[in-house]
Amino acid sequence: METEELAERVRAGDRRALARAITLIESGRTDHRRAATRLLERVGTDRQALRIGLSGTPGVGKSTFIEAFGTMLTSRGMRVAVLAVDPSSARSGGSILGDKTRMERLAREPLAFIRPSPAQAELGGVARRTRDAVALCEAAAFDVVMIETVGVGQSETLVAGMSDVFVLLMAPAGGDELQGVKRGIMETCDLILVNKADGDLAAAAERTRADYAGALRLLRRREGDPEGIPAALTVSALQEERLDEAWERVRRLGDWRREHSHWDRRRAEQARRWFEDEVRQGLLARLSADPATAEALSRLGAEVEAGRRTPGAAAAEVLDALPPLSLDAGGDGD
Ligand SMILES: Nc1nc2c(ncn2[C@@H]2O[C@H](COP(=O)(O)OP(=O)(O)OP(=O)(O)O)[C@@H](O)[C@H]2O)c(=O)[nH]1
Ligand SMILES: [Mg+2]
Repeated sequence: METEELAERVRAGDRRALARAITLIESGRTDHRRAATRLLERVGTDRQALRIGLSGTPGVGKSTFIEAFGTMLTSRGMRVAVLAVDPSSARSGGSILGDKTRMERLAREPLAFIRPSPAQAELGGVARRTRDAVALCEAAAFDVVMIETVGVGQSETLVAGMSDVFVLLMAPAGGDELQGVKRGIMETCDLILVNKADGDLAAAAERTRADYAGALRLLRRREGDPEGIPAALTVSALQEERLDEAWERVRRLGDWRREHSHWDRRRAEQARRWFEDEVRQGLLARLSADPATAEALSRLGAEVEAGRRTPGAAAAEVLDALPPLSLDAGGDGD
């Protein structure tokens, strides 16, 4: 199918075309990358969805939550896309496929679209492809795009860096520990949802919520936050309780940021970081594609590891060997 036709069908909201377009952007083939870049330009950036980043440690209830929360939104006529960023996909080829079985109800919804994490790619690549997939879902006129990741390491920061509202899903704490949530993530999250607030866990969940609310109050108020954000709530994904309250908080925060122009600024900053990431990764890919440079990189890397060269000096040797760039600073093309 021609790129133009595929772009048209994506903009028409055709889910099969969207799946095909995402497969194209996930492909590592050079010709596919070119077609993907053309496609992303053709679908345009005029449409916006509410991008909700969702992170939480394994077993906290992310999939159950997305299933219940997503189905609530589609039952209100909203189009919901779910994308997963699974760091393990780089090592093990992905586990979120198994997860799709946990979202069976949502997967059957005509207003929903679920896409597991791209497999066999380093995390940076997963992130790039997920950003492109978010852009395609927006072009396909989805109202909400949920980006799910397992709360470990880098992937959380990556997902926070591509969402309008970032949500942390937590489990009721056994003791009074605050589950060692990294300060950095606490500072980027907008909403902490303590899940499994049902049955025997309800009291523990409320205590955990109060602990987090206290910890969040200690954080310095961020520019771009209305009163009461970040906040901590209890929910039960399994019993589908207080999901509408969680949605109200997310929706109102999105609206508030739009009205106070934090939305555009946040997206502009994210797009710039995205651009710098693309350049960084593209440069590294180009360097490794050139046999002489690839040889130098591995030789110097080994010398650095062996302590015979400093990282700075070794890097300088590679960079000094590069031919001068011919980017036209004026940008007038002549
Ligand atoms: N009691 C209770 N159990 C829940 C709730 N939400 C999820 N669970 C249970 O917790 C377990 C893990 O749920 P998942 O939704 O698979 O968790 P996850 O975070 O997606 O897990 P990974 O994909 O492995 O990272 C399952 O047995 C769920 O039934 C809840 O609100 N209350
Ligand atoms: Mg899951």
